[in-house]
Amino acid sequence: MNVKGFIEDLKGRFPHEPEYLQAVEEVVTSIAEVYDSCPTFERYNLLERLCIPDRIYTFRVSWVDDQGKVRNNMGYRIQHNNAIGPYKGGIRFHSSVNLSILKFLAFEQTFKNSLTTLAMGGAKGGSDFSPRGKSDMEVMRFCQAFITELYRHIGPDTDVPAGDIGVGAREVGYMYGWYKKMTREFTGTFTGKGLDFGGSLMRPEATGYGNVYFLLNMLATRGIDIAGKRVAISGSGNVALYTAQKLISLGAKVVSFSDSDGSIIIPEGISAEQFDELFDLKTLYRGRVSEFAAKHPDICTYHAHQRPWTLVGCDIAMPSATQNELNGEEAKVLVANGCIAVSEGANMPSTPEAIKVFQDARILYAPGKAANAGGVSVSGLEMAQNSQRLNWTAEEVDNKLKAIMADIHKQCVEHGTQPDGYINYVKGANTAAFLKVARAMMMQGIV
Ligand code: NDP
Ligand code: 2IT
Repeated sequence: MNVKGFIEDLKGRFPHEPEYLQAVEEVVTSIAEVYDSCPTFERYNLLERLCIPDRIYTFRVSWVDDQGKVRNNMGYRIQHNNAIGPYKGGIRFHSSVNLSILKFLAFEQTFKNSLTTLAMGGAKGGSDFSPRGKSDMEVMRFCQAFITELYRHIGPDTDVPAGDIGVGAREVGYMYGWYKKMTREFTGTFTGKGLDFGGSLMRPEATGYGNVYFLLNMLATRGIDIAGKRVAISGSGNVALYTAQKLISLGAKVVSFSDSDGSIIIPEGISAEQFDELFDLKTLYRGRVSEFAAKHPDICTYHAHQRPWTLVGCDIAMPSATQNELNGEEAKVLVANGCIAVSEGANMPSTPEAIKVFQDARILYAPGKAANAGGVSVSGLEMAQNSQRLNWTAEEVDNKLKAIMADIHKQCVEHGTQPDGYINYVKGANTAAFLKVARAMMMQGIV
């Protein structure tokens, strides 16, 4: 395969989509060898069919704000690939959302979902609407207008959305309620639903807990214990908070959080009680990390407009906010300060330069599509429970989540172990994920 030629061609066709091209280049580069080992792949033009989404819906979302003003946002759903199961992936509401970002996320989702061992294809959707600063009623009206367009394209066996940045239980509830109204059916068309109407226990925790389970599997390959380790986390949303909760319960020291306004550094590690306070501030009151810092000047400092990576020494970094939030220079500082592992809660948080720094330094590095797959895995388990019309216990779901994360780790080791013993988790995850989707696509003909 001519990787460079393939990427150049895509760049020519989609010149204004840098995040999408970045995600594709990473995958294509790491699967080139296995792709070339089976010439039929090329004869079927499989790579191009795998990289270009099956279809994209784009629509205007008009809604009325609390002042009676009519507002317009863009809405999107990318149905990337359904070779191994119904389209599946989250919805992002954030002012930065555009086609390039959603295309990269839908592409990544296809590979991530393949790794989960469950039957789910890849999709992503969203809007440039930001829930921040909006009233509950504004968010509800927006969600209803969004679903009025989207409802005809989704369904329990077609495409199953869920949460992502800016979309949590509140937004999923409003979208599901309106979907139900439009279709007059109670089905498992969304995951991340409230527990009383089909949601799975452990879905809120799943991405963060799953990332810690993946990290434990990585540390075990080097006989390293998590207790006492200093962990820098970015973000303070769903993924960051549950990552921290699990780490604290295992005796690790969480030394940072952030949001889009800045970072807080807690040099001695946040205590369980202080964490509970931060958790309530973020989840009950939709507060900012700066408010926590203002209340606790004795234990932490606030750094406006800064990311945590260079502000504090850590053994482990778990970026859990957004894409391209950890660059090559920051990666060098992390490694110089003794960081031994990076496990990504966010999707594509490390730039290609940062990934190279981690891999050249031979530290443990897990890409998001492997490390954060716990969220969509429990979404898959929610779909299974909805189909059965049964609810499993938290313990049952948690045990399945642990088993799935261990399985994903095993797939990475199998396909990513280098001759010198170093595990290239990027290569391992991409190769294992690719092979499953590719086999399914080959057997289903040119579609
Ligand atoms: P939330 O909306 O709950 O939290 C997002 C956090 O990241 C907030 O602290 C937010 O700060 C911060 N953030 C968002 N955008 C930016 C930005 N441009 N710059 C700096 N900080 C930013 O989302 P999640 O926790 O669900 O998602 C976090 C990451 O994890 C995303 O990359 C998502 O794709 C990924 N992910 C999520 C899964 C899930 O199940 N929810 C599953 C797998 C991956 P602020 O409040 O200021 O916006
Ligand atoms: O990026 C992701 O994997 C998610 N936002 C979760 C998707 C899902 O369908 O649960």
